[in-house]
Amino acid sequence: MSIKEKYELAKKEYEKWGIDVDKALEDLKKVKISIHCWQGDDIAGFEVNQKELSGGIAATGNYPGKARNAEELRKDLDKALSLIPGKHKVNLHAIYAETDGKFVDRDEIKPEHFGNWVSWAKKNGLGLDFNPTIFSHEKADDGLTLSHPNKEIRDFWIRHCIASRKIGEYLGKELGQPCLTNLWIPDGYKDIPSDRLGPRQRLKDSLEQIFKEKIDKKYNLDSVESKVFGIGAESYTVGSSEFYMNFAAKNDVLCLMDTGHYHPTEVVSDKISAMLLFSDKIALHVSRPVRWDSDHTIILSDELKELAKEIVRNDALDKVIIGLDFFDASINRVAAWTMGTRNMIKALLNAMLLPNKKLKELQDEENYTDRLALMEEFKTYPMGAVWDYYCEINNVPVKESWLDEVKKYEKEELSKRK
Ligand code: RNT
Ligand code: ZN
Repeated sequence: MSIKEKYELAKKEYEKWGIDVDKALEDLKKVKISIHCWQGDDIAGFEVNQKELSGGIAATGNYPGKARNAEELRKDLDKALSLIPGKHKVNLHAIYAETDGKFVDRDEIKPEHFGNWVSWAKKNGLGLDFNPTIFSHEKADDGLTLSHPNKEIRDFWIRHCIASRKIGEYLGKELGQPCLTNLWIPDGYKDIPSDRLGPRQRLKDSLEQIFKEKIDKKYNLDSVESKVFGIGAESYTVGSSEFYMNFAAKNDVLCLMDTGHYHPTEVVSDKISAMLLFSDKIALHVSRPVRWDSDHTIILSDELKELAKEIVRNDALDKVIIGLDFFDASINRVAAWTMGTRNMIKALLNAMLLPNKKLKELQDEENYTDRLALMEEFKTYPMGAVWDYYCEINNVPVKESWLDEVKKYEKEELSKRK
């Protein structure tokens, strides 16, 4: 039986519940996932005086073949993108600037340093997102940046963030779609602080300066990303969830929730509906924490599915900006991108193929027996046949056949990088 025939059979099963499968595939095609470039080189970046990764995050593993320059990174992204259905965005960090071998400090980066990324994105019909890089730098060595007690250091990072927003605006203008410029800082303390307020006051002040200049939302959207702890900042994080949630609400910027940045039993899926009642848009970093904020490649886990259900059920595909944030250096990096992104898309498809209206009615009728029974039965509905068909009509490999492509690429390209 062909993929198409299997699809037609599956469709009949979903139609019994009033689910329009063709419509789901149309909707799915419109969804843009922001694919993080930093999976390709373990967040090293290509600065002239490259520093070790800092800020309490870590890419562990030594799988060979990581990208050593921007051309290689784009080549690897091209490969991954050819295995992922749909048209997406790529998420950059300031350390991916191309400065022609000249040293340009972070507070001096300019749109022109991202010209190659723009040409590449245009050629491939991609959007771009951006992040100031507020770690892996001598002015972040003590783990403090925008909340630093030293004004000179704060000012340096403020200038970097302002420069980054200008780059975001440029990317948005060039590519005809808004760029999300996301701000995350590592600031915190290893041990019990004696002053929790001071650093937060300083961070608030720095952010107010950074966001003072309004930029047209047609080109650039700003977000702030909170965190609960990092390596070396186990006791206190300046930019906590409460801090940024309040800041975002009062200053008209977006809250970005990273799925690895909460307490272990706290889930982002539950936060989406609450946030959307008070914000037009929110942003996500979809990651997979294993015991800590480990940033494993995302799998089609229950929580990933739940997250996708919340976006789909709340009709929020244009309100939730879905970005990925994982960096596994122990497996083939192109494979990590490919499976992680495919899993995100699969989770959305899974959510679209549920009898969501019926399930909601059952809840309102307090019929919890049927609600649970139906949810469980749908877990074994033939979503795979629909997914395979979606891959086929989007000209990307069906099922695990993408892995052969990655292996071929590894042999011909990655293995030659020493
Ligand atoms: C760190 C944050 C942040 C980074 C990237 C590289 O804990 O999740 O988003 O992972 O900016
Ligand atoms: Zn993140």
